[in-house]
Amino acid sequence: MKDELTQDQRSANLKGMGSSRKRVEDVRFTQGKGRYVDDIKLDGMLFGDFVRSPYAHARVTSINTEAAMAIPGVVAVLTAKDLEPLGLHWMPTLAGDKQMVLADGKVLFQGQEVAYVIANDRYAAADGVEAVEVEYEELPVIVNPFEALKSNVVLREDLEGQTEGAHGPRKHHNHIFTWEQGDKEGTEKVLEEADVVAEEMVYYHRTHPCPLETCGCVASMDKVTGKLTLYGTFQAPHAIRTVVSLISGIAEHNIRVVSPDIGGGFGNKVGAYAGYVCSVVASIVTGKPVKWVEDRMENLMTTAFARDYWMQGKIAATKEGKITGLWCHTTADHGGFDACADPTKFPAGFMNICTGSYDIPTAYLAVDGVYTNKAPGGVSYRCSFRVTEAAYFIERMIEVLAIELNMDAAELRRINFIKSDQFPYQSALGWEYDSGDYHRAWDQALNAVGYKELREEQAQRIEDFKAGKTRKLIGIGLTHFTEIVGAGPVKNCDILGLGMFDSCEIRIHPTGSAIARLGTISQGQGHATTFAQIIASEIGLPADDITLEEGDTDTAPYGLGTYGSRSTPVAGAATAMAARKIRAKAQMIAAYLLEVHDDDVEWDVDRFSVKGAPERFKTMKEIAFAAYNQAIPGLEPGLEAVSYYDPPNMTYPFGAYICVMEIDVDTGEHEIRSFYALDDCGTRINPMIIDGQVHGGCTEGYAIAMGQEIAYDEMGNCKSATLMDFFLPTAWETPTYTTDFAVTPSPHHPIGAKGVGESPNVGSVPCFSNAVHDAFRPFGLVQSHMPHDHWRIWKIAKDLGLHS
Ligand code: MCN
Ligand code: CUM
Repeated sequence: MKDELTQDQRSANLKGMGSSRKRVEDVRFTQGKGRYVDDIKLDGMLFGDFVRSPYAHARVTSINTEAAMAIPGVVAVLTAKDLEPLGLHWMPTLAGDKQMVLADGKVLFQGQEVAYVIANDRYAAADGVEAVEVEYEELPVIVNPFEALKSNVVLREDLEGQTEGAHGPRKHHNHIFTWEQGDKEGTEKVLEEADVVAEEMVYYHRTHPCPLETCGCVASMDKVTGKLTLYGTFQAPHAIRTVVSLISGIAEHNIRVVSPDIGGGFGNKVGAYAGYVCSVVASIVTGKPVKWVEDRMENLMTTAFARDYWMQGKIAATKEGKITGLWCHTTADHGGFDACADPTKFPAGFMNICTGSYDIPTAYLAVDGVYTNKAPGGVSYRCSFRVTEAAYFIERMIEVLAIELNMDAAELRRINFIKSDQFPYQSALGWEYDSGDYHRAWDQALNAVGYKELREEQAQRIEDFKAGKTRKLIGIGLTHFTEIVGAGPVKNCDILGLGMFDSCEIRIHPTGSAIARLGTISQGQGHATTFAQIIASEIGLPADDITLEEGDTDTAPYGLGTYGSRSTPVAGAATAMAARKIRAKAQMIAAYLLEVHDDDVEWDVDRFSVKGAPERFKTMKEIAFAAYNQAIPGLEPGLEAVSYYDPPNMTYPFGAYICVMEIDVDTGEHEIRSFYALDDCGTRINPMIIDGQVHGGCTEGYAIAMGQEIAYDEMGNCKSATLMDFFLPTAWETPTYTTDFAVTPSPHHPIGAKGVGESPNVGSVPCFSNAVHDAFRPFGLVQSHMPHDHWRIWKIAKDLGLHS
């Protein structure tokens, strides 16, 4: 049989890896046909709503539900007293702490859940919430972690007298843990002996992922079958199923967890919230489905925040600029409960990647977790488990050191980069970086933006400014970041004891199309598009003929979900491995059909052909049909495979970002003149989707660096709980990005891919911030805290005496 198409044409028809295949999910999203949690409507469904604390710290002296119960439509009101007999008035957090589901005697942050009203409709539930009478006795409020460690006020009375926490000794009643990595004495010695030491406090403020869709769920207990179905905005549906089983005692096979379409997660939907527990209890009690969906204020005030890290740093170097040591002490504000989502052994996430892209021989990191009267959560918002904080820290410290050395910050970076021949590279704080070529990426970036000319322009501008010819300064923001994504391996990464592998199951249908199911869940990342591309390239069926399914625990293989940019590094690897199992069986079938030995056929894009006789072949489509319909001696019928993949290491994507910013000294306003983002995420599956991820992540980074903040007053009132106060960029503010790439494949990943979802947030925040600092560097600015909103930039200029 002769084929009309060339190899390249056949390959292009697959729309496999490397193709900018259009997102298949957008057919539904752009027509308003997405199915989100709030679109789920079940017969007889009730609605839940929370009574929340107006105080940040108070004793709850009484709760009277009588008036609420009298409101037509209100079915029940749950308080901690009702949950206590079930052992559900507190729940375990992902960080080994526990958290009140409903206020048990006191409240620890503004907006904390106090009572749960269940009603026939949303409006009756809201009226019920208004009618619940709660008496509070105010207690002293602590919103600053440094004060918390000195205060006599005991925030967590339930832990009083406990000197051991989930992560070792506690030094004070408001202290959670100390986490230490690296060589303390060695680093102190290096600091003492160094030519130059730069020291700075780098604060990464509290912010919030603010997905457009808030968190919610529908719990439906079928009392006849004994089966609980829980629909919800879950980034880790299988983990939720196991945890629900463990804390409720319902057998795991009787629980089905479904994540329908998710309208953005960004880490906000990893943890477990009181709303989930209360809805499940309410459905069990009433025998009816119960829906709970947050409003915007509830989402911003009470669900997983991000950052809030005070990072004290010291960096040592020779006169020539070779870094000799790095020291960091971080005070981490975790709010009222430690509900950070980290792998169990990493209470400060992967903050120990804070040596960044640099070959730093000696380093020491200590992190102290602290309770305050703020909302719990943490480690969310495109962060890769505190890598954003680590990258911000090191990229600020490099700039501070460059000032101290009076050196160009691009050159200082170049001198200290890990060299390409040093990979795999063992970092001083314990990681093995898999691969990278930082020098090449850096040169590519500097050339692309015309770095030398930009510095000349900047120098001219400073002269003009000093001569009174202009009131605008230019800032050139530089960043070279190294990410760490793809948790596992299982041996050192688990969440609540659940090992962090991931999975893929592929079934080929007789006519040569397929369905694949994964343990991950897309929240906008386009998995249905990209994972089909991996399969297409691996087994030679068109991506368009492969359906992808995620998020239903009754059908998907067990996996740990989507966060920490782990889907491609882990589930993507499982996908390739499952596909390869299928190809291995297909090879045997092809050999049988072609009447040759297994070793005498070879793979060619979408077929096996006889070695040396390419005109004799069987396409994957033909093989699939034979797998089901032809008796093949020694082989079972069917063509399907599953892979559970435990990665040997994480992957280390990296990038070089450069921002050029104009700053008006008199108004504090800024304009992003250009933003260049070079990302290296190893083998690229879908360049268009990667671009989309970079645009989105950079826009979030822009928001964080330039204005977004979860702010509290001294009474613990959250001052930024609406989108009037919390900066979310619209198309108007969003800068234009130039994206670029390099490809350094991961040596241990089956297709060489690394994650990319969080990279642009990790890289862009220091880049924007460094641009602001760089503009004022000639006038003596060393460090100023984010967010760099107009007022704060204006204040920098004023404090430097730049206003007449
Ligand atoms: N990709 C690719 N080639 C690579 C790496 C990735 O084509 N070498 C593609 C992937 O196949 C996938 C997308 O890029 O379609 C992101 O992949 P990956 O980096 O593996 O990240 P995850 O799929 O695990 O997504 C998680 C990551 C995180 S942790 C946050 S937070 C975040 C982010 O993704 N949340 C998002 N991007 C988001 N994008 C949207 N639209 N919505 C969110 O909630
Ligand atoms: Cu850290 S935000 Mo993402 O891991 O879902």
